[in-house]
Amino acid sequence: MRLLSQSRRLRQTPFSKGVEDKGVTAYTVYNRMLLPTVFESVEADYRHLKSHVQIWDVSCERQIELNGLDAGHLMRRLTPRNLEKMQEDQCYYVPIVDENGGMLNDPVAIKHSEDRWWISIADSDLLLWVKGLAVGAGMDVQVFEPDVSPLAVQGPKSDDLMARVFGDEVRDIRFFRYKRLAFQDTSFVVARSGYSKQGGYEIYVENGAYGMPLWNALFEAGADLNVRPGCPNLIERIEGGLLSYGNDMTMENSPLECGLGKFCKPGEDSDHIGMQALAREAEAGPARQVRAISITGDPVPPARSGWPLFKDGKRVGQIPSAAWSPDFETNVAIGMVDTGHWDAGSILTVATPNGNRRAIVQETFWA
Ligand code: THG
Repeated sequence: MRLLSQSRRLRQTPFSKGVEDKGVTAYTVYNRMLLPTVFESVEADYRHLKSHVQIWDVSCERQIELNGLDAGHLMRRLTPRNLEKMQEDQCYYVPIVDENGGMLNDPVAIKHSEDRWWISIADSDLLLWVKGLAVGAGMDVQVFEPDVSPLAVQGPKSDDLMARVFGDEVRDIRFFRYKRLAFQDTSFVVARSGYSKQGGYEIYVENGAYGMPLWNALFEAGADLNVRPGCPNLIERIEGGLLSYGNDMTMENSPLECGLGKFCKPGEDSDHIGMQALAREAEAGPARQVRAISITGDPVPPARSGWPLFKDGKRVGQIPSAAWSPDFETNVAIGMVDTGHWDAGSILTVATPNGNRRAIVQETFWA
């Protein structure tokens, strides 16, 4: 892959050598780091992900570490999610909002202890916001990007592969929980999580020097499981309704618009920065909301911009993500639809690069 000019700004990962050797055919840029998007083809990768097990270099899910006596306080300042019951072996999907209730990121938070957290970020420069909040408030906390690179193991055979490398203990890890498990002369946080609906794990690899040894161990152990390299898959993640920050939502959207209202019920001890804005919005109701949408007709091309949605000639939203689904034999899409038009069964028109199509609002996502 030589189409992107390489430089220090476009960061390699601890697994880049493995990804290249295994024949990556396309990348995107995410948090100023390479993220593979295709190995064989989006459809072949999709079929394999749903049938076998894949190893994903998701190093670009960078961690922000909060370390110090005010780490928990800072975390509660950042997110509307109620953290009161969160245990020291848990991960939470947490919206991060600004003072207007706009989405700044939708990371996974990993709690090591009240004084030490990782925030596993989506594609935005969240570190700057977090440092600014901490410094501005004079908090006793260090905020930095540690040398941690997540490697995801996803697919129906992920339990078997992981058990071979980390032991049968992995089978007891519950969804969005983690255990610290040994590898060679070190240990890693191993969580049951990942950006697919096929089941799997994420290994938070501390110290990049362990990257290729772990990559190689997983491929050696999984040869008879048909293990292959993979990456977050466009078709599979749309079927499952997994949102992509920067695509499906931006700072212009609130968590209520993103369907993340269930993570915006602050606890007694919450004082997150968007509290008033979100309370006002909850009262009035969101102006638009994320919906599963099916688009009729032949396969659509990848969406490089939000395709406008219309009802009777009036603009009523947009489609930021769409792909042909071989399993559901329709184009599956994520839409942001204005109030009054988002009920299931609502029939809209979407302007795609291949012309106008019918866009039908679904009751739920597909998977
Ligand atoms: N794993 C980790 N870090 C990440 C991602 C990840 N950082 C970037 C990006 N992905 C953040 N976005 C998401 C979006 C969805 C989910 C996780 C991170 C997700 N959602 C589940 C769902 O919607 O079914 C579960 C949410 C829940 O109920 O808690 O997993 O993938 N480390």
